[in-house]
Amino acid sequence: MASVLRATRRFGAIPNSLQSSSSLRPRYATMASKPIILYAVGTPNGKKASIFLEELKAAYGLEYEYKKIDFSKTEQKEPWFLELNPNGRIPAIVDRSKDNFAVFETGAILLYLQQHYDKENRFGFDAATKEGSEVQQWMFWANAGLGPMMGQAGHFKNLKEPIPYALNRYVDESKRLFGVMEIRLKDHEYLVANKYSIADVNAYTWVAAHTFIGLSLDEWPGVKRWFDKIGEREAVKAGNAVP
Ligand SMILES: N[C@@H](CCC(=O)N[C@@H](CS)C(=O)NCC(=O)O)C(=O)O
Repeated sequence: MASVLRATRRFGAIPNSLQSSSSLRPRYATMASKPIILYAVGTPNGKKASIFLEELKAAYGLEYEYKKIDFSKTEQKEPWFLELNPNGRIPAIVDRSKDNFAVFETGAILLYLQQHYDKENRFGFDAATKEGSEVQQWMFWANAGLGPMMGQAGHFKNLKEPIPYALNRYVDESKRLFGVMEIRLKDHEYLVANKYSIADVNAYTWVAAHTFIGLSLDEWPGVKRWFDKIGEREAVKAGNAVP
């Protein structure tokens, strides 16, 4: 019951269906509500989702509601949140218009939103095309490499008692990955088919964190040009401002 009460605080009135159910899965009944709820914090992973939701809002008028997760209270590990994301990390989204379907993992969130809400493929390609595959390749690459390595580099950079081996290992690997992006971007405007897509959004927020691990983009001019150009987009500015 305590978790139902906590859910009440977060989602508003709990319908009878949930009160009489043992399930913790929240229901979101109000038809007038905005279709998407984003649970996040303004970190590189959180901003991937807020930036793309802002892009969809600007392009199609898709509305979303933002709920900030309180890391200081470890809200991301509470049972109600684990119902949305068993991994206990941000971001997660809930799609009210699809029977409150929950999606976690930034790559899956971007793909889900693009496939369901970008009807004109302004930010992507059909999955079964070469370009669609390339989008997936760059997203898997970033989510298996760039994000985790930069995340670890940031962790070891902020240690009170430095561990140089660990810091160097993750900073060096991050630099190698910036070099991989440079191979692509030195003669391409964007990561896939010279069209701004979710592959770019997915990598952008980690590239934006380069200063936190002591890097300058001057070493990778193609990445720098790409980064500066994406940063000029109004939706990117709006998504970046989500705390
Ligand atoms: N692979 C996940 C990573 C998510 C992630 O690491 N989120 C961090 C913030 S950037 C988080 O929630 N950290 C809090 C925690 O680990 O408890 C994704 O792409 O969504």
